Amino acid sequence: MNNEFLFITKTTSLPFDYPLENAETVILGVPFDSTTSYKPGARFGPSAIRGAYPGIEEYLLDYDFNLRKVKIKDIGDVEVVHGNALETLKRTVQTLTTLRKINKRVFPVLLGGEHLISYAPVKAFKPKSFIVLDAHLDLRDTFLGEKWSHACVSRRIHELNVEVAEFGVRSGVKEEVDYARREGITYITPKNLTLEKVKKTLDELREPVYVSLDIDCLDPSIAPATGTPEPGGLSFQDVTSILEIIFREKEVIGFDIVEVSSQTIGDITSVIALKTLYHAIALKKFKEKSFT
Ligand SMILES: [Mn+2]
Repeated sequence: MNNEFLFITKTTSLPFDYPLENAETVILGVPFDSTTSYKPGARFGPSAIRGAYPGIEEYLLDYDFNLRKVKIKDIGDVEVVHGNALETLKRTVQTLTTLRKINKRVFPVLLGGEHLISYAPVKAFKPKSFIVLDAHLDLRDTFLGEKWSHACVSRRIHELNVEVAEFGVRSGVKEEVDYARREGITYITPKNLTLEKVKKTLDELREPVYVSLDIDCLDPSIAPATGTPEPGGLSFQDVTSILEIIFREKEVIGFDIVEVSSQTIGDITSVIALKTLYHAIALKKFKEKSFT
């Protein structure tokens, strides 16, 4: 491992080991959970998602595409500091900045970790828009008196002058809805979600964009291992259809999957997370080659 990565700790990694300097996609775990308000365990997300590897084909039948056609490097995990969100974010920003210096064109994919970790890639790569698939608005100013909480992450990102759009949302409080209306933040609930509406929302967003997938956007019947499950969520097909539109329509400069808190290998949530990760990596490659 390159010594410039000050804060990388090697845990299990996916068997994708293309040399970093020429890799197209880099996978980085951020196994941090300290502000999770209900069911802890997102720190196990990166290893649980990687643990699903033996069960999922690298060939994606839907796309007639083998993931091995993408030059991928899994560099391990950020050495996080539990109980210290700001230090963890700082280390993650520094790691991502170093990564970008080594390989300017690389597409970073982060595995959380609680949702707060999405702040780091936004800070490091400065997208113009943040597109999030999430059950929760995450637009509170503070949660339990804490500004740096996973329940405030979309608010903190919006305060960086980044446009925000949210799909799959079905939980929030009035303060968040008022903030969204006042600031022109579009959110679409699963009940009201159509792909036409998603497309229309995307048309209004500035590029490049960063895409964050909170696993709780999915219905808890298919993704139960997450910190704050919420009924009435999206299906796997909904999620992949939304991602297909986003990657086709927009320049995506980073992606993450957060809030996976599986505690057993091969559980349904980690399997869905890994399959979704494969879709996102493939969709980015299609965009580069422009053959969708
Ligand atoms: Mn959420």
